[in-house]
Amino acid sequence: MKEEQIKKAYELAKARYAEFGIDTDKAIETLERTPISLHCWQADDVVGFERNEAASGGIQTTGNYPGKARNIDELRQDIDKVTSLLAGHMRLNLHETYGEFGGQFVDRDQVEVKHFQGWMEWAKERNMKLDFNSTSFSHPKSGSLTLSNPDKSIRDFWIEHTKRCRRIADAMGAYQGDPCIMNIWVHDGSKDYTVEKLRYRQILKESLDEILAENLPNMKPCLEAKLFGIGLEAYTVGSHDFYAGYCAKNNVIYTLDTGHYEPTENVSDAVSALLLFVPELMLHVSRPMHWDSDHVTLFDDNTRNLFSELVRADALDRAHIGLDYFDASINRIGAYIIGVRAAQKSLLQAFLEPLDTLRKYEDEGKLFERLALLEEAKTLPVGAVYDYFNLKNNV
Ligand code: RNT
Ligand code: ZN
Repeated sequence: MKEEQIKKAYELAKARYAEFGIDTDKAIETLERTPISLHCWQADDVVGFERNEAASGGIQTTGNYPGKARNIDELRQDIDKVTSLLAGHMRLNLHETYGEFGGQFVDRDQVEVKHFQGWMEWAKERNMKLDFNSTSFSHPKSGSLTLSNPDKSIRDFWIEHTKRCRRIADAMGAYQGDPCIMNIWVHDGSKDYTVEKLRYRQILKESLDEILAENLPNMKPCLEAKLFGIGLEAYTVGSHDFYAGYCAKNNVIYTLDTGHYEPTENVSDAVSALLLFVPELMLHVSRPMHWDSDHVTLFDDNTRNLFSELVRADALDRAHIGLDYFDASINRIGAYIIGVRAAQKSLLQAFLEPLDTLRKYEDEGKLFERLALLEEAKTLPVGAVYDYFNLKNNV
């Protein structure tokens, strides 16, 4: 489309939204300021630079489209390419297995800040902030239990790993002058019916208590719950209830991954419930297909409802937005672009919702009017506003 047409369409859209009392320029500014954390692992199918093996431990990538990043330089080139095609503000979310190990084998309980020094400098040159993740999958000691393992030697290995990751995240946060958000997800669970469910949850709780005891002011830990993992279908130690309880009690950020729910469950409903009891949310915006399949995020009801709930709760500043999917069957750069654009469009539509009027109708019991306006709002010209947002930012 020609620039002139995009501008013309924007002017019409702006006038249309103004009829509902909505300021599109302001919505665009808010979108420009809202960071989205790019998950480094879409570029190479969650392989990383530690042992060059396919991901295992509850998760799996499928597809063999050519062009997977094979080393740190290729991954960095991919991220540069991705950001060059996107408007708005991106962060980069690294897993521990993406360190710069310099051709050496560095085991998970040996990792240090120096393995991420290069990343910190690279990101700073681009004015990008880093987020971080401990990595307890894809390792000979992963098994089906890590932090909840009754075997002390295995448990201690993963506790040491996760403590070290927290210190790395803290160094990243100090270096970038902005807290590094560090996610902890462990796949711990079992394939079949488990009798001592309480026991493993008790151990996980104790491991987390130990890991989180150190005061590290430049990082924020968050804990990710899950429904089940591949090969771990019957029992997940870190279930939603487990982490909702843990995070509420210990004032820790809860990570809500949109793939980690029953297919018929309304994930967005968790937003307002959790926000009353946990300090902040980390969002892993994903797309489940029948199960936690980690398909590319789309502008669909799930994503739109998630961001609407966040905006309706006036909690944008209490959420960290990240993507989490890994599709190896299509162009991987394209997969990033589709996912980020989908998240941005969903955010934008949430910013453009005629919320004041909807609230008023609800308050006054005007339920037909509420439903009618919700329905009308779906087809207001959000696409024209999004095109203009990109044009304005030269992408
Ligand atoms: C797995 C979790 C987790 C991972 C990444 C790679 O189900 O969603 O967030 O996808 O850590
Ligand atoms: Zn996730």
